[in-house]
Amino acid sequence: MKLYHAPISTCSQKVRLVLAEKGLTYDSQFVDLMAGQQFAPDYLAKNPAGVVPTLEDGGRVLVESTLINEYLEDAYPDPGLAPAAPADRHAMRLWTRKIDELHPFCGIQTFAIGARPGMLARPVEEVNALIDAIPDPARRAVRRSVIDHGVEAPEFAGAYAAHVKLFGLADQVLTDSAYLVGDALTLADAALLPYVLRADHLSLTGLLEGRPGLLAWYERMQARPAYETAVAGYLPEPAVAAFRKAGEAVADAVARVAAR
Ligand SMILES: N[C@@H](CCC(=O)N[C@@H](CS)C(=O)NCC(=O)O)C(=O)O
Repeated sequence: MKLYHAPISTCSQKVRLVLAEKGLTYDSQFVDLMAGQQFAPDYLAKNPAGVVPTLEDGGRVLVESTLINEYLEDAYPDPGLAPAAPADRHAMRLWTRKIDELHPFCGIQTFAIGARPGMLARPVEEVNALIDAIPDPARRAVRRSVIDHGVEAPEFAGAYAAHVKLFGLADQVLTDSAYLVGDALTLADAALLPYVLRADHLSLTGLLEGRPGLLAWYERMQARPAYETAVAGYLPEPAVAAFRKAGEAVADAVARVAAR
């Protein structure tokens, strides 16, 4: 297997977690998102959306992180990361769908807070080229808006509210249950972890505080050996520190947006 991925990308973390939980190894090919390698013609031929991750296995090219994880579950069923009962499998897929729906909102928070200072420090032509290369016009417009306006961008409040809603729902479930669907980890937990981690890295404490079920689960997830292999082992400390600092710098502005 060959995985095209990026160290700090949520969707890459999600797939790496499943690979690690299953004990699967792969050739690692980093795609430098800040250098625009996701838009290179060779890569776009594999992943026309110009995003990571992409998995190659047995001559097939697989895109879309949730579907890659479903593929891994089908192709490498041992150990299983999906519940046995059909209704529980439905519950797992409802979570992964909700998390997929959250993903663009996470991108808004990441670029409005964490990536923005680095972007603003680069030559404007370089940043424009990176934005112009995004294949989807709607994504392109949002990216421009959040880099220009940060947490004051009109898109930010909705992104934050979407996190409040999903993290609140997860907290309720995780107050009574060790994992999102019952007492064993499923693809749903692997899908959620990167988004909670990102909120933590962006110092978005308002999304995490007062959610004991979610926080206990977060600790449980971080204690799993797969977390070290798939997530912590890849985290670039300077980037994480820069994200945290950027989050602290806009904490008051975020609190104001959250209170609106
Ligand atoms: N729906 C896609 C989303 C993938 C995605 O947005 N990946 C981000 C990193 S987490 C990316 O490659 N971003 C590059 C960019 O926006 O230019 C999936 O689940 O695989």
